[in-house]
Amino acid sequence: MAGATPASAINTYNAQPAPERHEVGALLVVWDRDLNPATPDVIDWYCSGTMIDENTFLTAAHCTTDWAPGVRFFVSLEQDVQGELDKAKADGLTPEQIAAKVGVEGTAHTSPDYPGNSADAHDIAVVEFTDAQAAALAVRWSFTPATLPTAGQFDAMGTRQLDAATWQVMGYGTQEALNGPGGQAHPGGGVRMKAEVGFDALNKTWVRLAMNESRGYGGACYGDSGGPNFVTVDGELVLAATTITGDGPCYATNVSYRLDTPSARGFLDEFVDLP
Ligand SMILES: [Ca+2]
Ligand SMILES: [Ca+2]
Repeated sequence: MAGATPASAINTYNAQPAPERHEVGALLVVWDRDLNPATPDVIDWYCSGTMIDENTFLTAAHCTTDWAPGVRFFVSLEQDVQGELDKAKADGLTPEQIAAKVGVEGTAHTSPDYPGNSADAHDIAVVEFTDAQAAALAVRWSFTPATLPTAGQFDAMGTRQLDAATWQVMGYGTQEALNGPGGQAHPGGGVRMKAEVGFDALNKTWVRLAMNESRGYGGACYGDSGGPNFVTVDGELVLAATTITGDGPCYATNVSYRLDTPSARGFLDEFVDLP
């Protein structure tokens, strides 16, 4: 009932704010907690994502499923989404009013094949905007949609070239686990951050990325789910994969869903013009 379990935030080490990445946003969810959907009770950000054209926000399927009936989805491309939410809450607005003030509403489309299996989780979804909603988004935030990969681009590049390339993860997630008197906590979140990560391995539908602090890498954590993993190819950022999961305390690994595969492209084809 608590909604989706956000998988993997950008942790503190080797991470920086990313105010320039206007195409990367936060998924806001308004949902009902007391079985009376006429009065939505909760508004918060839960996941990250990326604009992949003027009216399509790419995120993860586990971010858009398992919510209470009547759930509504909004997207904010603000740098400090938590700050905007805190301001709106202090003004005494209702959850729906807060969501409309901080974000723009869209309609979620989740992969019909989700959840798949370990070879292909189909953990992919979009929030689609009508012309009027897309116009509202464009008025509030100026952004250039991310560039998607071509079909099989990463198989064609091969692991040596992928290993030599620069990889970056971005999102609004929380920090790595801090050990405290009450157990582990994941502080922070709600602000757009970025960190370099290292290439580990390419699987059929996954890219595995290393978040090794001593090698200068950062990484993803809770609330970064659905957010982008960019690889630099010929000087251009290509949206290679979306953050799905990693290790529990967010110290070591970011497991991301490839966007150059037949299954990812088969889902996205309905919503964007694929390269
Ligand atoms: Ca309610
Ligand atoms: Ca579209």
